Amino acid sequence: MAGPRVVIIGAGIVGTALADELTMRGWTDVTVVEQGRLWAPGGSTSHAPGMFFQTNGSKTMTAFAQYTVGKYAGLELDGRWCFRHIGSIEVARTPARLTDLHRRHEWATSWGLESRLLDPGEVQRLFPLIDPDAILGGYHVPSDGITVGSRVNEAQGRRAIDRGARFVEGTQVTGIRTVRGRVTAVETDSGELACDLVVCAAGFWGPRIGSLVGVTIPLQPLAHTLVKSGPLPELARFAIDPGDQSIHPIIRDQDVDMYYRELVDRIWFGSYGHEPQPVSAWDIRSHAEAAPEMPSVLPFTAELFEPSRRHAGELMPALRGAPLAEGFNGIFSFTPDGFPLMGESPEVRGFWVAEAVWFTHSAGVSRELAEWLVTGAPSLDLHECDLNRFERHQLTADYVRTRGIQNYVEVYDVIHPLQPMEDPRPLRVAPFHVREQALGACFLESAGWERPQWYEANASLLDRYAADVPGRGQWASRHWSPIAGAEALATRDGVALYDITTLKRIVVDGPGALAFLDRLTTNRLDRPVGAVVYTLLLDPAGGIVSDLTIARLAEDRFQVGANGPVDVAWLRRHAPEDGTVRIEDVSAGTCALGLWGPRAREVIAPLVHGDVSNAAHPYFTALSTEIGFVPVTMLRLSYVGELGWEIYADADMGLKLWDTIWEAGQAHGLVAAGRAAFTSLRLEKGYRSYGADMTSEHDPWEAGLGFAVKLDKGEFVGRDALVRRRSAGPRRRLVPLVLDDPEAVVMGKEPVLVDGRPAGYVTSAAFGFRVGRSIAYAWLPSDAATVGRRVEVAYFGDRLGAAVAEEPLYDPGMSRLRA
Ligand code: FAD
Ligand code: THG
Repeated sequence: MAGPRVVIIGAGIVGTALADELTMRGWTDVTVVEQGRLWAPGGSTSHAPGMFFQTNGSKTMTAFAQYTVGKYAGLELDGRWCFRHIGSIEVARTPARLTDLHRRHEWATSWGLESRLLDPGEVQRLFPLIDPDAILGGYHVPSDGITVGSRVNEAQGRRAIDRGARFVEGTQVTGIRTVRGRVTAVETDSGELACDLVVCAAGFWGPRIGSLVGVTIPLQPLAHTLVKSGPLPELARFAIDPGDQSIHPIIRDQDVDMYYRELVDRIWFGSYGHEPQPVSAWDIRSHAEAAPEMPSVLPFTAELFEPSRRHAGELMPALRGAPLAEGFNGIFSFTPDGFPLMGESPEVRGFWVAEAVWFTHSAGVSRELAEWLVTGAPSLDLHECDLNRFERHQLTADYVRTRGIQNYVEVYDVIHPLQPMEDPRPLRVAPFHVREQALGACFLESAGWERPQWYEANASLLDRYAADVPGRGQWASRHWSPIAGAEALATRDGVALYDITTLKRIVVDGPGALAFLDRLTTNRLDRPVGAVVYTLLLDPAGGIVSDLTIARLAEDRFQVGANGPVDVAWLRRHAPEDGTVRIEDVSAGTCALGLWGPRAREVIAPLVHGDVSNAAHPYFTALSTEIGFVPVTMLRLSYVGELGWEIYADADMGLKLWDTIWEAGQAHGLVAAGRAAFTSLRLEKGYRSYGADMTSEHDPWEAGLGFAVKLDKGEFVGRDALVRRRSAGPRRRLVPLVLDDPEAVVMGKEPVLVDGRPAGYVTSAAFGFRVGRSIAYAWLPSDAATVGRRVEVAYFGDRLGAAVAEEPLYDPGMSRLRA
């Protein structure tokens, strides 16, 4: 019952919380190796001011924080509290921020976190030092609050020790031993520890630990300024008990990148609004060099902090000219996308990481990792946090540094869901890029690829379609153009060419390929060469890990259409080790076009050396052939719900492929169309998008994907759990809503109210131009997910009337696709 031998590197809050969570689950053979001294061993944990703001656009990040708050609030150390629910307020100085506070309130509502909006007077009543004339309003989360870092670290550490864990302090990890790609031991400056699993929880030193086994841990350490004021008479009058530390809420003033926390008669305040100070994990002083200071603390940079100090005085007049008692720059980690790093390295079995985790999320991350280790599946959706989510370019040192710095700068910015990163761009371009530029493509970015959102060259389509493209609100019209609506309609009426190069393509081949894929996915794959199958990857708990199309190109060769690098890692991790299966991500060296619309066959037939009639090449089949000079693989399927093909070629021939199709298409009115049209069309057709619509938190039936599950086909990963879940019946369902107001287009993540109460949330949304309705897919409890049921969607403070609709909204008889 002791479980495998686990070594955790680092006794910061993450390593310690993990030791607690693992021992709680009966894995007690746990050793935590820490180079510093317990329980303030010198990393970020030792000097964080311990402020918890739970609100986050990510459901998972909010859930991490909710669990962490709940857990720490239930802990004590020698009778002293570990968490105080003093609440938090985010203030707005600008109208844009005030609007965004509505969005944050709605995220919180979607994720089950209680919050409310305040006027300036209410803000001042809750935090008397704030000048109400300096702000336009606020956002209040009563359950937010504060911790004391070393105290809550020790509380969890002692519990873990009581259950059998060992904490070894003053001991540095110097190496990791592997045998045949698997971890066998951790080497330290005082000897070796044999083990089965290693978890790297080394904070911003993580990249150095990773390098010991050749694993890239993509995080950038940055120094962050925190100061403490001298005693303030304005606070002294509250006579705050030193044991309580604070009685008024923690504050964020995001328009100037600052935050505040009371400490008896002083204010601790920090800023992100200074020149970023990146540090290399290799340059941070060792413990010996730094002693008696902490290695993670750099000297205060007064001149960098001067503007923030001024801003502090604007918000809290008591801080105007107030003396600063102390200040320093503390180091912590930023990743390329702001999410933590969790999971097992695909290269080194048994090497796990829990890195770049905020204090706020520490226990939640640790619980999920513990569940993942112990049961094989975490209960939350972790696709945003997966260590394996990065494309190769995202692991380069320059990318990690550039994006890490950018995320530091943007940490409090109002970010639109479609807003692309600005730098580094362009990075990856499809071979069609020059043609797309010539057509006036407006590019957004996906996995590093430049991807057209719409084409200005199509403006003239509005002569025909303008009346079918309603206006939309301010927020929804960002990164959008009515041209996209016209492109969608031109696809339904004629034919359009889509650049779908961003789709992840994996070739799986070898004598074991069929058996391997069949054991891993839900649908029946033993079909004739040429068949294409839509199928699901499940985790052992029956949650959806991905949805795939699998084309059988030869007896032993399959092309897998997937959702991203996590899928590649999932396949590798499950592949047999005997060499009978080869897995190759071919995305970078190939390209892909979608040619869709009722006139697609007219365009393609004269070009193809082969028969593309419906009889010879039916729906959901593959054809390896040629288009002019270009060898291609064509799959007859369509995420936009029209007749047509996905067409794949090697990247070197991509431009020729585009030109060949483009020229032939002119006689048939072919247009190029972008991602905005694509998204609208897929929602009309009811096709789900992994990550937004469904995740590992959902089973296939709830998600409306039960048709891809063949329980009678024999064993596959997740099958046993599915059988159990099936008999329990679905608790919730993914359903389309149509909004009453055609000019209201929402963005995703908004709460859905049933009988006036929050009951679910929107996953993805778009206007459906052919059906003439604004569509929002949403999760709802089963009893509310009935056709015709009236609901409301909360959107920037409005309540939009909507009704549950029958799906799919477009072409339920499949006559367009099977034509
Ligand atoms: P760490 O605490 O850095 O722990 C890693 C441990 O690994 C260290 O103790 C280190 O000694 C050990 N280690 C590393 N290498 C080795 C090795 N080779 N051998 C043995 N041991 C090793 N977060 C919030 O949520 N709210 C806040 O208000 C907040 N404010 C912050 C303010 C400042 C100034 C700073 C710097 C950070 C703040 N953070 C805040 C971030 C938060 O402190 C960190 O995200 C969190 O503490 C990280 O915990 P950790 O366990 O991952 O890392
Ligand atoms: N193309 C290819 N692979 C992909 C996608 C794609 N893999 C990832 C993602 N997109 C998978 N998502 C879908 C969603 C729906 C369909 C295909 C891929 C689809 N479904 C049909 C339906 O539900 O009516 C067919 C189902 C069936 O016959 O089993 O076409 O875009 N290559």
